[in-house]
Amino acid sequence: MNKSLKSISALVMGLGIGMGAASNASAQSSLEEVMKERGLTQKDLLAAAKTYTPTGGRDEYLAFSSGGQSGQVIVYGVPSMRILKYIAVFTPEPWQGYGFDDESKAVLAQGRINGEDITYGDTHHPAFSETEGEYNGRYLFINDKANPRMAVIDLHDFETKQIVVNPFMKSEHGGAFVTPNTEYVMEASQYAAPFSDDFVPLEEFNEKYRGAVTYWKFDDKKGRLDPEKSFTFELPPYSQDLSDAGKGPSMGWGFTNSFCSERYVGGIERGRPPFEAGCSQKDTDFLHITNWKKAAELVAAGKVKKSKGAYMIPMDQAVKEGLLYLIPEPKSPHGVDVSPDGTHIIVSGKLDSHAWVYSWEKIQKAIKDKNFEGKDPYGIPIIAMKDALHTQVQVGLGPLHTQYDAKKCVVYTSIYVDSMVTKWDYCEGKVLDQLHIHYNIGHLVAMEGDSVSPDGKYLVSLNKLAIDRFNPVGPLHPQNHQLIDISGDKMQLLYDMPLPLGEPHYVVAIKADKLKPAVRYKSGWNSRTDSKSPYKTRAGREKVVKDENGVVHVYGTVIRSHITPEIIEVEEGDTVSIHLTNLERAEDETHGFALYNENVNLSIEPGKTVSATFKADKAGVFPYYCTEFCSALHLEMQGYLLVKPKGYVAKTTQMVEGTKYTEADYKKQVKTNLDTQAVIDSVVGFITSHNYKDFPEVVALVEDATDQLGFAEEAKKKSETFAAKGDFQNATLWAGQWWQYQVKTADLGLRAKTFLEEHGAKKVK
Ligand code: CUK
Ligand code: CUA
Repeated sequence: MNKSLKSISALVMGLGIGMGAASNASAQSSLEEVMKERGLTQKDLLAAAKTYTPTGGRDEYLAFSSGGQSGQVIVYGVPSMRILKYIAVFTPEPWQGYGFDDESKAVLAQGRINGEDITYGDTHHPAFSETEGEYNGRYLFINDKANPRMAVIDLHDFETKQIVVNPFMKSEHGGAFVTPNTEYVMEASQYAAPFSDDFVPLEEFNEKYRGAVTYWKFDDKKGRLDPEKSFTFELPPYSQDLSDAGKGPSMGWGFTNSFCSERYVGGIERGRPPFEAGCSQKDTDFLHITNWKKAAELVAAGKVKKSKGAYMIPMDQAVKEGLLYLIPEPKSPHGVDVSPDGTHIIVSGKLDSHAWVYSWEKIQKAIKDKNFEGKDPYGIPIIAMKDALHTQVQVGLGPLHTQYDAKKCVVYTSIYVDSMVTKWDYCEGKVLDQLHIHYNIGHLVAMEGDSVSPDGKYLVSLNKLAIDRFNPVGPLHPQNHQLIDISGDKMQLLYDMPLPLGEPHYVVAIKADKLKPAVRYKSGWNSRTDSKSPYKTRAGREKVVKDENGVVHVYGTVIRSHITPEIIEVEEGDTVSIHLTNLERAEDETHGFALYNENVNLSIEPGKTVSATFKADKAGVFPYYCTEFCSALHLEMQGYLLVKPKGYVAKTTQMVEGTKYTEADYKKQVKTNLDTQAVIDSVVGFITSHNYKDFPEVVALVEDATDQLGFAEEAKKKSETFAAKGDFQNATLWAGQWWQYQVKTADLGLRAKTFLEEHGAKKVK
């Protein structure tokens, strides 16, 4: 075999394609043998068959999990439970370059509080954007409990676009929950605090500490929250907890529950009993009901004043306008979940064994009749529990959250203390089934289970403790997400998935085909602002310029397998801003950029332009390279930043290669290239003799291969020009570059050929 054919076949082997899978007859065993060997039962096999996804297979649902203390969002498939992505939100994340490139640093900077960088978040509740109560697959919102903030993730590229800081709260929990047309995203506070940033002694808790619920206005056209049009309800200093938005008949209203309506302020060190005792004395707490639709009208009519630059509705105004009511709810409640048809609201109390079902019809009647049992200390009317309750059902000890099934009236409630899921009927008020899980369950998620049309099918139980379920990995355990089949009358446990990244709280799951993510950006794209980057650079237009402020701007590009420029020269003390545009059009051809000693690390997806700005304050040599294994010559995708001492004068400008090339070397390389071209031609022949145009994946590969072949042609011309001048050094090197482009073409061609073979393409000629 000559050199080129050997290289191509090495390439083929390396890619693991084209040669046919080697058979391994001796290791084959029957199903019975495997079952015996691994101690599996028929039930295990059935569970495996329900979750196993063969190679190349896709999932029916995508689950978006909060990442807890990681400040991220975790995306996994259901039913395979394979993790697909971590979306960086409140925390820098190097793989995605998040918090390392200037563009994403600007997003994180939006989340600064009083000028402080906050580089983590405690994410709890993701929520999809909705149209008429159905998930529309366009955006995901997620809250940060620790530093009251809300983030917007665009599902077009699964990137975080915006972070807003709540101007009033110092802690939150009841977000993100969206109204049925994503008019607003709810965010409710948790631990009461003064709205001002001043010191206020705890002795003034009742008078000066406050809770709140903010309705963030969502601008659907821009895909961003609009703080200018958002408003907040002032609430009593009860510890507000979860929220949910009304729908159908309860459209226009929001529900937020609370614990510690005792308004206990703790103080072990002052000889007082701890918070946990003082916050659990009363048998009931308060469900808050807020009318956001009417509030929005008041805001639009200019009847709401601003405080700290944002609209704030004081309690007395809310009461006067009929926007705010309270209803007693069971001891230390946690979840509040509105039914898909909007007629009922289910609340569970952590220290009770009942789930309480409220009737919206009854609540509405009480409001209309002004039938209140009294007022709370802040003058808010209280609707008597008996006037609002539909039924209460004994579901188990420590019920937390509820999800809805596709079947009418059927719900699933997580039972924390009993480590159980209870399936029950909230219309009839009876328990249908119970399943023990391992161990303490927090939230649970049914497929599209909080939309107006839940799908049922699967339920995932989000367990707080994994204890003995997995191989031990030290004192800090992963969390355990358990997949449950809910298609039949009895729930069936299918699978345990360890989740080792923070403590997920809530998860939302969407039908996968509702998502239409892009495979590349428009050329020269700033993905964080979703607009063309001013630093977009085209092939051949790379340049280095010093601006009027003395900042050295490097306009560069990346494409298999080189970074342009390959040499960047600056002077000690210069501020350097490197802008890189990925010129690739091909799917999945991401390049990375890592630079020694400057904490620079970029991810540059096809089409994207990203920037890194730093001060080159030390003279020296700083290698940089691509961090993604993007092609056979990936390791050669490298360069040098040379930071010259002030006043440095070069002794010579001549570059000396380690190897000298002759005419014979040139001819040898050309021969290799011509042989390689023959291989490419045969692959092209195979592709064009088949109906490849019927396969969009192959059409994309062919386009990319055509690009690469075009580059090969340019390099070929350069080598021939130098050869004609007798400069065999440059002629040989350019012939080598010609060959590099051919190798990339062949790689793509072979990928296309394999795809056609595996997908039963037909011959057309
Ligand atoms: S919470 Cu953690 S189990 Cu933040 Cu919704 Cu209930
Ligand atoms: Cu680009 Cu490796």
